Amino acid sequence: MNVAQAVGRALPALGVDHVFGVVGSGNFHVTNAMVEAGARFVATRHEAGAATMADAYARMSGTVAAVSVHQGCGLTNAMTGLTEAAKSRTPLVVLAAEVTEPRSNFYVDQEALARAVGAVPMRVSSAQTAVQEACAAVATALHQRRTVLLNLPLGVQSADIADIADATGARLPEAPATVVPGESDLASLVEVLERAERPVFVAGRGSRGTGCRQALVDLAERYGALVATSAVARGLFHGHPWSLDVSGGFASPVAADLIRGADVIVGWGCALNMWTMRHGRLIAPTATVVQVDDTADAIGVHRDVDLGVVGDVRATAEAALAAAGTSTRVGYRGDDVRQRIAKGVRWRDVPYQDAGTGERIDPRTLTIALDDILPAERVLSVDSGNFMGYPSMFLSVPDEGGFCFTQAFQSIGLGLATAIGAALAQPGRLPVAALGDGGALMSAAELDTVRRLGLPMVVVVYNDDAYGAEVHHFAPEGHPLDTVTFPETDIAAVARGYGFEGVTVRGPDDLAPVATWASGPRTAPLLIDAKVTGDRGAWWLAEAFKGH
Ligand SMILES: Cc1ncc(C[n+]2csc(CCOP(=O)(O)OP(=O)(O)O)c2C)c(N)n1
Ligand SMILES: [Mg+2]
Repeated sequence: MNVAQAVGRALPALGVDHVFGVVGSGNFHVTNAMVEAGARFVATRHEAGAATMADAYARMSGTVAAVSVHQGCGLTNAMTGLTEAAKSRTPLVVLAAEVTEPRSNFYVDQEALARAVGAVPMRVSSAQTAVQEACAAVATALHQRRTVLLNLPLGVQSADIADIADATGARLPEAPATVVPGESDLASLVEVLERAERPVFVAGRGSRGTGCRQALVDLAERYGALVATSAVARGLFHGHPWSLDVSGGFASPVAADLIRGADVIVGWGCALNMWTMRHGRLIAPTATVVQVDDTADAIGVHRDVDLGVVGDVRATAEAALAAAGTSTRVGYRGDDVRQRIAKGVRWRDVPYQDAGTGERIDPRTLTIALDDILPAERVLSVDSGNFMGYPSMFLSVPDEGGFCFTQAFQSIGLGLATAIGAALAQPGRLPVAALGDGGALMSAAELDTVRRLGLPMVVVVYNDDAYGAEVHHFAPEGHPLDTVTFPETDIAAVARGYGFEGVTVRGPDDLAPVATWASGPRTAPLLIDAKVTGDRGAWWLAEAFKGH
């Protein structure tokens, strides 16, 4: 057995059971060895797709995933998705073949590439240390929530390893202990909550773990707090009567108003960044702001906080409840607030003037209709662009495993691959990919992967024949827009070429085939080319522009 085979065998033994990639000569053996050892390999049509599918799979399954790429160009193709994963602290191991000879066509400084985007460069350096190094890569990914680039130099890959047991017996080191809050931090948190009259909890990425929802719901109940999430944690409080859904630019007017009315805001595993807090505009000047995070370095990075509590979300919420005693406070949960939430916290309940033209459908009308047609058990992934607020906020999701939001790098073109990775992690749910025409055409190669994998996916393209976000950015100042507008593309026809059912939608009546498809048996994936109105920027985009 050689090093490539040993590393490939070791990874599934360490719990890496999904690997996404494009296979070339340099990663052929390691990938095959993983498959022989029981991992599922997902062939993608572009390495960008592989990186983002692995990212989404890891986020939605709560495990570590692998990406497998050819030396040099295979890795550079994956870089945007890897940057998104690294910024999001997704546990990923990227297996990259590596040439170390600068005269090779494939040579590039792979270590520097990893560093440049916040990933951790590691290397398999010898036959003696290979399995240990693979273990260290997985442990770093999983226990430190990092995206790790494990470089596999070609010369080392082919070196012989004598002891097969070494690879199959690979074991991870113990996971680090849960971070329990210190006594004085905890006492301060309880003191703030005891004084709170209108508390709001905002749960972020760090609240997506096991048991966090219940711990937060129980503590919120004790103090009469309203509950909201950042965009990445959307769905966490789905169905909760005091949920405000998402805090931030996406928030509905009622939700934004209630958050602005809070006298205490606690961010739970949430950075309370410019998006989640609308550049601070969602925080009343007199409000006390608390941030709970299991990493001390994360406290106060995005904004000043009055109190930082270093602790795991669940452990901190449970400890605060234990310290708080038992009597329940009304807090922010008065009858007037109950009524406001019931009446209009959901965007789809906010009255609007339909702007459809007959030739083009209003994106709100489109999305509300889809919310009614598509089964509620869904996993939604959204690309970037002006359109993105509509699917993000008008489509309900059943829980935090029903929404996958790869927007830490604000790249367009990641949405389709996100939907594929999320679909594989949540096979019982209907995968929904919501894309702009720009993002859809940037990533169209992975339509092939959807069809090949037999995923019952619905892809909704909000097609305004433009880079709408740029149009709405620059149009008000009278700039020429030829660089950001396009002639019509028949994206439904493109999808049919990939083996999809394709539907063109210009008005609500055109959605009948979508209802037929949704009612089964869904033998092919469906792409909806929705020709949407594009004369105005979306509400959240206007909010975002205010901040710049
Ligand atoms: C990789 C990348 N390139 C360029 C941009 C700048 N950009 C932001 S939104 C956008 C337009 C997206 O167009 P589309 O997908 O059609 O969505 P729309 O804004 O029209 O709703 C562009 C080009 C980006 N964010 N990411
Ligand atoms: Mg567009």
